[in-house]
Amino acid sequence: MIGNTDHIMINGRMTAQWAAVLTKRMAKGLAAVFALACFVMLAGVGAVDAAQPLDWQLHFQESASPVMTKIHEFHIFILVIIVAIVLLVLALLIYCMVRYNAGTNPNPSRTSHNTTIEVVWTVVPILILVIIAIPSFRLLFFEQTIPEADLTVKAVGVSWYWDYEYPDNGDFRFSSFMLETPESRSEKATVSGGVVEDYPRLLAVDNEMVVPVNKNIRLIVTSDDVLHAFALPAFGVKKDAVPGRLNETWFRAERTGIYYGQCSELCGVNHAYMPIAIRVVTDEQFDAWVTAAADDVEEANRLLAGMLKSERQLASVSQVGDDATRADSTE
Ligand SMILES: [Cu+2]
Repeated sequence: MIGNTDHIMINGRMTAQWAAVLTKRMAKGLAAVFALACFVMLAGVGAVDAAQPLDWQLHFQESASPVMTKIHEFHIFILVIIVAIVLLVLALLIYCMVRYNAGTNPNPSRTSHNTTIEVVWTVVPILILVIIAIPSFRLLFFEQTIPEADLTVKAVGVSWYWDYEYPDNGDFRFSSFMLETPESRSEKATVSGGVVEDYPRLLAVDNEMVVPVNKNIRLIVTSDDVLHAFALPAFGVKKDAVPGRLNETWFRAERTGIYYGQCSELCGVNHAYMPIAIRVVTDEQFDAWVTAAADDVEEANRLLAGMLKSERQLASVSQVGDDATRADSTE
């Protein structure tokens, strides 16, 4: 508590001493809130999975493509600028409230213009906008310039599922529907030797889009009926699917695994039930899958699931072997 209140309160008015104590306390409180916010955000970064959103997630999903990595960096850059501006404005507000309230400053100044200040508060925001615009345009060009493609996939939004076409590999087309029941999701996990958490409710599908890892994928997006949007957060992809029009984007998945997104255009009653799942596999797995899929997609998916299952079993066997070797060497 404040030591001697008689000295501080004079005729119910706020004194400079009281104001100084108040400012110090507010600064301490704000610092604590800011530290807590930083901690929660960083905890979120550490916990996210590349593939899907998590409970209580605050930050982006972990990036799995060059575009998303750059989006992420740009976001942090803007965040730093925003925080600096907010803190500056907050400090100015607190200073004015404390220094120029009726108690501490009973005779206000009548000054209404100050040319230097007016020039500064016009020029500084312009400079800030220019500093933001340069990396922003650079990022936009990076997203929009499609590199030499190793593979083209066409995604067609249909009410309410996605169709995928592989024009480079026999022009086959298949539909991708959400898995509706817990049984179908756990069966999918069993078939591919994975865990059921890899096939979440509202995100897991029967037939995933399959692409090879570390290859430039040109994605053509369109719709069969109404407006949809193809969005996959971990790859930094979001493209409108417009009937009668071909939109184009690209991604390069940097890690194997399964990645989830959703339709991001309010398209109708089952908008929430047309998820997007992209399975990223090795070159050999992709070649085997795409060759089989040209004839029969379901058979190709079974083949791929078998390959993934044996890959996982092999990995767990070698993990056990490594652990045993480590245990031997420590004895
Ligand atoms: Cu949709």
